[in-house]
Amino acid sequence: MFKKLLIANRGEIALRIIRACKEMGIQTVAVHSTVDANAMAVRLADESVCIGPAPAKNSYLNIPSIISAATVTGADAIHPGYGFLSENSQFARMVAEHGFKFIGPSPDIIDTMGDKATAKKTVQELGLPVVPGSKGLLHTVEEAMDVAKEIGFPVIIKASSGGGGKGMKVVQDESQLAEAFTTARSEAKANFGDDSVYMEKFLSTPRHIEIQVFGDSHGNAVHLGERDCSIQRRHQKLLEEAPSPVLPRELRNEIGELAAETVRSIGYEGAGTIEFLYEDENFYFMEMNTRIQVEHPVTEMTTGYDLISEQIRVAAGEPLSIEQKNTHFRGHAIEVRINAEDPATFIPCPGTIKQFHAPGGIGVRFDSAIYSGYKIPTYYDSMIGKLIVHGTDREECLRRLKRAINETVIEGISTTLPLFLKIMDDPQFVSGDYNIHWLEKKLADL
Ligand code: MV4
Repeated sequence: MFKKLLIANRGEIALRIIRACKEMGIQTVAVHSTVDANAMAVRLADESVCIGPAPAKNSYLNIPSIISAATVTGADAIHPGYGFLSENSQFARMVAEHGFKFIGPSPDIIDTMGDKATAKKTVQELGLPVVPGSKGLLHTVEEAMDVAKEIGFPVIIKASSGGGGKGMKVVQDESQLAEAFTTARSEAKANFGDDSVYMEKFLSTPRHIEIQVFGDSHGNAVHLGERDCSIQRRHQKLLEEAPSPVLPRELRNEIGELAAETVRSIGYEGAGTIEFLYEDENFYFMEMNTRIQVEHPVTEMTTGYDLISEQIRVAAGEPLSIEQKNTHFRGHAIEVRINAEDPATFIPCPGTIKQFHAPGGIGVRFDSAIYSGYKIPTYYDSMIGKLIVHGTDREECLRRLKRAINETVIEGISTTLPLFLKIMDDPQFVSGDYNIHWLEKKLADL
């Protein structure tokens, strides 16, 4: 097992990783920017190193600085968390070249999944269902028109180097295609330095359902069920839950087995997420995320597993401690993301937290790095914490979530917490009848 682990991240996920390390007897190194000198992760880690000025590109994205921090502290592994360098294959390669273990899959797999057209082709060949569309990349308007006519409008053009909602164009009919194709290519070139695009049939009202997977270096792979992440705004998830209110048990096992088999086939090591669109009881592969995700606690609550310590064990070469046959899904879990934003306009409102009281009690978990007197920097993501609740069923979970939100005190700034009380009062949400467009429609009504 590793003796010392460096966390190349900040905020609640840095704290989450430090907590796992403490329980495993692993020494921790926090790295931080100048504005994060007073961060909770810095206080709780055994050692800390300042890696640069506030802008992320000079600190949390500064590869030489992070490698140097690992070298001077004598760390043997680096956990990238989510965001920042977590899906940067160049970083993963550099980490390995300097003799450190990158906590995540191989750089080659990061590359394969980072290119969305290659990822789609790879998983389709291994038996995952995909959205009907072009066979690989499109090069000419004529080619694009032929595919669109074959699959039928509306269609969506996606940048192969895009993902997470970046670089997409929906095309309603033939008259819009030529222009959409040309702009999609030039925007892809401008944003990602790569003009590769492909086409799919556009699904009008899907849900976003993702499967948590895990693989190890001994050829084992498991799935840990799904998370329904359809409550989103502008490709930012706001609330995630498991199980999905609409997914039949047999379909979960079916797609889960296919996902685990895919992970096994590609020799995937560590935690991953296979994202699907789900419509009319059909799954369609969207993307694979090669990192631990923000919403991983939802799965921790329903399975009882510690996904971060599992990542660390697997990275250290141990076999998975999780077996599929011993994996059971218990009750219902919901996570809401607490952002330092105005709950109506979503305008970020960093500032100083004057008073803070965390919710507690049965089935309540609060993952955050905030404290009374903490000053939220303006430089980073506005998510300041996550409230996760577990209950025996969805009804109990919703009552508990409402109770926990009302118990939470965060004064001095605005947060998205009040919005969740409104969402939970909506009969459609309560019945589980929502899709990826539901929240944006609801917000327009509010
Ligand atoms: C789609 C789609 C409809 N049809 N693909 C958005 C994020 C990126 N991963 C893929 N996305 C979509 N792909 C087809 N063929 C609709 C979306 C989409 C979406 C997906 C998940 C969550 C929120 C979304 C919001 C708008 C569009």
